[in-house]
Amino acid sequence: MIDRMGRLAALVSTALLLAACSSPADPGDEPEHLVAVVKDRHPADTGSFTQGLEMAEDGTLYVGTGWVGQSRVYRRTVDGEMLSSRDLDASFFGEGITRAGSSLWQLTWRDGVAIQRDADSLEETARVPLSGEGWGACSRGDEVVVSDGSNELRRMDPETLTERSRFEVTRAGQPVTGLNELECVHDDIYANIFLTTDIVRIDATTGVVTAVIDASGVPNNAAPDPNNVLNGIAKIPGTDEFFLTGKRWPDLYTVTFEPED
Ligand SMILES: [Ca+2]
Repeated sequence: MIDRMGRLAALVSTALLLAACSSPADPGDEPEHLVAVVKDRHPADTGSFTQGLEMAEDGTLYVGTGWVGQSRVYRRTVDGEMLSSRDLDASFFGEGITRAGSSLWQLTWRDGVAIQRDADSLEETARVPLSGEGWGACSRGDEVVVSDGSNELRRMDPETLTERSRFEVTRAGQPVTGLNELECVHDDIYANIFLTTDIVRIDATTGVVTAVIDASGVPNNAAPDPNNVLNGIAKIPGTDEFFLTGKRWPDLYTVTFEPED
């Protein structure tokens, strides 16, 4: 009897250990819940309808902005000093940006093109077709990942932005739509969910959402307007911190993503 109990206890502890070690990326699993905790606040620009945010290795920020007649891309310091800026064609609605090698890609929303720029000067170097809508972009390894507001992400060639494949993003087996601004961090892709204060962390290989980050505690001090939502996420290289901002937000926040209490 004691032996059987002992074996049973061993089996139970093995099962618990296996459960604890099971991958959080199993497609049916509910994702981990995290919260965005504000660590610092920096100036942003209420004239920027922010659509893309990324930090360069030298610590400066790339910002891509939207709205017809107001779209541009610029490089600034964290303190808000403008380093360089380029306007888009007045008819274009700018969207996500991402650096890939010596290029900076800038998407347009429904104009059917993406613009390749020199990452230092921001000068346009090429213009390529972009099918469907362009929303967010981020770079990882040998690919640029592009969102279009649906539950699908596209994998693009980083030199030509031609599509190689696409994959669906799911949370506990269900599609996640509204994927907007992106940030690639190793094997994860972070995405703002359009019109919400949620950010999802996506397994870049499988499309499975492994964490949902509640950013509702990050103050939105933009003028009251349904358009002025959270949009813009950038990893701060060499740290576990991120920048978050939004469309026409006066603030840029340093945040960490921490387990819910
Ligand atoms: Ca980003």
